[in-house]
Amino acid sequence: MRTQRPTTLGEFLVENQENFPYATGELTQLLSSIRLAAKVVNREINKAGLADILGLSGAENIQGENQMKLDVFANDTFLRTLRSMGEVCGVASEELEDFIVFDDELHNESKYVVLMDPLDGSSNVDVNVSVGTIFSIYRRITPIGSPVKLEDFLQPGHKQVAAGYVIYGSSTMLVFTTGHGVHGFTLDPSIGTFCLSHPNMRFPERGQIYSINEGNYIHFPEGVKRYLKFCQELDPPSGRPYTSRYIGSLVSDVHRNMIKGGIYIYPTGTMSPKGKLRLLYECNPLAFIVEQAGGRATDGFTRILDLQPTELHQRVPYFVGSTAMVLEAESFLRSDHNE
Ligand code: AHM
Ligand code: MG
Repeated sequence: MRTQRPTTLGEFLVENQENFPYATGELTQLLSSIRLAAKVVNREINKAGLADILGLSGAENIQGENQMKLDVFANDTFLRTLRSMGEVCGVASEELEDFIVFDDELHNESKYVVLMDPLDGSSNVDVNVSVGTIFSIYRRITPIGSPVKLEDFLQPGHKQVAAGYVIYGSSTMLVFTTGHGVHGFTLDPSIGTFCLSHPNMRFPERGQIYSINEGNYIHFPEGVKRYLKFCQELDPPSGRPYTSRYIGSLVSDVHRNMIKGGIYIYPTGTMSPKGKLRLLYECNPLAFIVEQAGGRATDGFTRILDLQPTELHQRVPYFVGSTAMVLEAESFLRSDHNE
């Protein structure tokens, strides 16, 4: 019996180029650069457990040089790879205070800006738990040929032309959308190639999982507290009590919920009045993916992709996941609001 060879990410990008907005090949090239950087970061993350015995990340190596922390390494790797190609005119990163302008003739001619969280949940690396890279791609709004400006980065999420994440988990996956569904590719480490493993990913309409850091419970708004009690109530026909699953690594929590059905919440709280997660680097790209997969992402009241950003590192509360569950959570917040 002949088994079919899986489609590689490279083949998929070429075959689907006409589905990409403004298909000129540049976006394909940009996604290829991200794929390459992801493999380099993946290799380093895989070695993280050897840090103490080999002197990696944060420690001094044998030559007395200070080795980079993995989040800094990931940031540098993505930046370097994106700069080495001509498709990107600027990058904003959760790791950097300000955006970076690739200010030369070649890059000023290019159309795209990238916003990224190069290694989200990086504290999990120390304990061998999944982490992720999140990226978001927009067309610039300032004229081609000039250096990019802040306004190119402060676009609402519905203007994204592509977004994706890499999950460095028990296997490494790259999941992305260009507005034509969500597709997941798993890295085959034996050949170093991402292969199409999850075509057309879809959020189940509802699920049984709720993901939230309940350690912050007493600081949550009343509506969130009441929603959590609702999740824990006994109601077998509806599947409640739901199961609580919280990795503390946004990409992994959202990825699991997309496959199994569930809701992830990072609300406001007395300790984080605006929430913790960043609109531009975390919430918008994942919201684009989640909506493309049939799910829902809001700040509890407003669609995330409709929020007009006002600053690069803006934080927002985040309610994301299976549509029916997010709507349910929102109804608790609304009644809280109306009281
Ligand atoms: P980071 O960007 O500093 O890594 O923070 C984002 C992470 C998310 O991956 C995760 O969902 C959340 O912080 C966990 O926060 P907490 O420890 O407060 O529950
Ligand atoms: Mg982060």
